[in-house]
Amino acid sequence: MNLLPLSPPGEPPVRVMTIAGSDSGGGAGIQADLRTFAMLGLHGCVAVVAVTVQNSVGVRAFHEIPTDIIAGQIAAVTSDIGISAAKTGMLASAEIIETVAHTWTSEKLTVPLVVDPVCASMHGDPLLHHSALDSLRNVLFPLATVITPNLDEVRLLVGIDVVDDASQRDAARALHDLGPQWVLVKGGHLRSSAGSPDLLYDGTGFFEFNTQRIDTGHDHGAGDTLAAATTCALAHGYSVPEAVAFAKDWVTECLRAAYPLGHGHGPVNALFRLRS
Ligand code: PXL
Repeated sequence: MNLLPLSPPGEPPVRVMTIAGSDSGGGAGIQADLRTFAMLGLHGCVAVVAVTVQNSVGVRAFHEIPTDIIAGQIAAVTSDIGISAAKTGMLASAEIIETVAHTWTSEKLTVPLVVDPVCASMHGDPLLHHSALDSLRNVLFPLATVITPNLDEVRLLVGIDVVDDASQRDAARALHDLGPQWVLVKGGHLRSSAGSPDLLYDGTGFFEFNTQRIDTGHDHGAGDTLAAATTCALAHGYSVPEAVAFAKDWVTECLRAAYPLGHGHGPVNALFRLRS
């Protein structure tokens, strides 16, 4: 696959930020984001919003970081180091979502923002209080360049059960009505085809991405990695369709190289890049 350009030696790499939760097992969340940022040659900055207690089998607990510390991390980084794009992952609560949105606006940030509306882990353990869905819909989505829900998140956010092309398009329209510039409805197991049909929509046109489906039991962090790679490509000036196409190829290679870990689900593997 084509990779992103590197800065010349001695010059700073392009900077991006993840606003997300920590995964103690190292497979998803901030740890996955930073791996993709680094393997694509970008400098990753972080606003930690929550610390999860988890392993390959499930999420046992999480602790939310105080909102002044979350706002402080975003303001400290953006006012000094500067970023070319950012992404959000696990945001845990309505208060945290509103803090992130408020800080984004008060710091007058205009760079691309990828919002991955993480609601639960792949084991089904909650990572967002359901009372926070309104804040996602009403406060954060209008600031997003692109939102990247999976089918479970689509059901929670707009109440649409995506079962075919038509319902996937209905879901994209309903989500776009909430205010993001672009919506990527990730198809996952939809249509049980050999592909992984993702649908991108900007209010006018639909773009379909049918990357080869890699069936592995080890896909922890796949959604985070897709959103992180999209963020990197946007930071390099790609258009949203170009960035999503790039990110789909990246996550496909990470899935191909996934490895087992512990007794449950292993992670996707951005480190494959070290061998190529
Ligand atoms: O993959 C979604 C995700 C995001 N962030 C954190 C997670 C998970 C899934 O487990 O733990 C911290």
